[in-house]
Amino acid sequence: MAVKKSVGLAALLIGFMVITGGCGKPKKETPVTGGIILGFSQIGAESAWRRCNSQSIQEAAAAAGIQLLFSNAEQKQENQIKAIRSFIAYQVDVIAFVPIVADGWDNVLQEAKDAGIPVLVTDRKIDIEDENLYAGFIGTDSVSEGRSAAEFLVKKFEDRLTSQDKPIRIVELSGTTGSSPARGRAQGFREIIDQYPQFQIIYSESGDFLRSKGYELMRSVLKELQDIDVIFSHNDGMTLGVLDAIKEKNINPGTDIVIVTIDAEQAAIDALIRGEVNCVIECNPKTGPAIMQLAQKLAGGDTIDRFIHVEEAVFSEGDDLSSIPPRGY
Ligand code: GZL
Ligand code: ZN
Repeated sequence: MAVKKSVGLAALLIGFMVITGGCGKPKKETPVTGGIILGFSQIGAESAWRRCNSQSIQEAAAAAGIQLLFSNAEQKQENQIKAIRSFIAYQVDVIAFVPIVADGWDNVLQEAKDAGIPVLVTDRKIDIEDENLYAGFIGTDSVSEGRSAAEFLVKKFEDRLTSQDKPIRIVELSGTTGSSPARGRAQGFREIIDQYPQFQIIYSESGDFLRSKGYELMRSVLKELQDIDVIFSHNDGMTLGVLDAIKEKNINPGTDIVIVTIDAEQAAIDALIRGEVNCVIECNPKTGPAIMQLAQKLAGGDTIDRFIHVEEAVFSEGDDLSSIPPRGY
């Protein structure tokens, strides 16, 4: 293990949020001795899901006695690359990050490899020439999330899928362009939908996972398009914006228009219980403890599984919704 400077000085130098000992509550700083140092590049705070993901990581690092250098890239890939370069300069034991988009990581991961620092990719996936430039991935399976959304619609509209009924018109609000969840959810959704000619995707635009963009896009969709049967939204944040826009017109979400959404933050479950959305697909943000276990294994020189997908549920209308525990995000 490289000789470590004191974390306090490094934090000053590289301007990162340093999380050491204690569980995130303000406590006397008890220097963590012997804990590994993990550099984590997070993409930002664009949704309740993301904020919960960050909290899970920070609390789990503190609980595991891991010294965490935590960087928020404010939605810019170049800030993530800068942060990873700083982690390399500081000679952290392990680097972990959420790649905001799938492409453009080859060079900086080659630099980490040359520095002998293992890299863990979390939450979103990367497309890279040499897969050996990172040790493994832990996160959710966006393609299966997209398939689950479509499978709900097949059940919901089954009586219209047999006859030559009029088409079922779908509006899709996708996530950040070039991100693996946006690509995966769109791919999984189409794998199923494309088997039924009655399903027609009449509109698909990126709302960047943001509530404000979901609202704007939905306002313009309601002006330009008629007879919308379904809205498939890649995350609950955008869906909340969609609901804001729909409620400005006298349209009843969940009945006049079927809505399927992904993340399963509390606000979406509450909308499901109110009947304003019809299906909520879970995307699990609470991967902090698992990330810390993997980081400790990597710091100890062990290898880890290539892809670790976390379990995710589907909550639909008609389920026993009273049994859903509080979501925590
Ligand atoms: C999905 C994650 C997405 C969430 C959004 O794994 O990357 O990013 O679905 C978040 O809420 O912004
Ligand atoms: Zn997911």
